[in-house]
Amino acid sequence: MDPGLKLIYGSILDGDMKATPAHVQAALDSGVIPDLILNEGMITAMSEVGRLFEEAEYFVPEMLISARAMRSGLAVLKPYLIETGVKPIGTVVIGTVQGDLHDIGKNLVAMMFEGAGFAVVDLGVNVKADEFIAAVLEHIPQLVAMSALLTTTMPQMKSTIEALRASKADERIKIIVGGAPVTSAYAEYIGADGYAGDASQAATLAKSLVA
Ligand code: B1M
Repeated sequence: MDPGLKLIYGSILDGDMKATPAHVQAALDSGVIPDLILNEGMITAMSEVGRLFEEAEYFVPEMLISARAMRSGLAVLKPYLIETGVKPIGTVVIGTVQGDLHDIGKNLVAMMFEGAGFAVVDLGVNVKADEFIAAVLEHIPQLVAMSALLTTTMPQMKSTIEALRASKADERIKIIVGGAPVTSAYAEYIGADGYAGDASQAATLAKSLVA
């Protein structure tokens, strides 16, 4: 691994909120491409955090401080991931479903949507079906995007889709889902219009659905 990426990886594992953004900036300054910083330096570090949690070497507090370090690094990377500033090609309402507090992946997806030219209404985490419906009625988006990171919160996607379909929301609205435990088969089973495995695939899918 590139030495700059190694430093980023290590500072996220250590949960170092000061060093992580500094290392990300240094890697950018030395010409490392943002995609590599994100995928090899940062996302790999979060996967390792998950592995350490499974092995009971890390506990919730360690996961939390690593997540904070990741977010501080993403703040530096964000302008490099989002390049457009032109007229929005559509509006997306996005959120992490009820009961789920994981937002790093959802934030990345939101960033990629912005980069792809969408106006993004981010409802945050632990979003109830009613809140999705209220946002859809207020913002009239073309797309609703839901994220879930827990096997226990995946069913919230199904109930939210059912509630949205039963509401006064425009039936032409497309709904897409994603998150580590979600699969394309599950997306199909719950009646979503699409599934994406990562943030950049989510942006490509979103563009194809509004085209
Ligand atoms: Co938690 N957590 N966590 N956690 N956490 C996982 C998800 C877990 C896999 C860890 C493990 O056991 N290995 C496990 C879930 C197991 C399961 O359900 N089968 C787990 C658990 C158990 C828990 C708690 C229950 C722990 C506890 O309290 N005992 C608890 C639940 C809290 C809750 O939500 N109610 C909990 C809490 C937390 C923290 C709060 C401490 C923290 C989150 C902080 C935050 O997000 N602000 C946290 C973290 C950091 C993780 C891990 C380590 C990292 C998640 C992450 O940010 N990954 C995670 C382990 C892992 O993922 N390996 C874990 C990086 C991120 C870029 O990836 O979010 O997958 P990801 O997003 C990807 C794709 O999934 C996709 O795009 C992104 C990449 O480009 N994607 C989409 C995401 N959303 C999408 C939507 C789309 C399309 C693509 O379309 C709309």
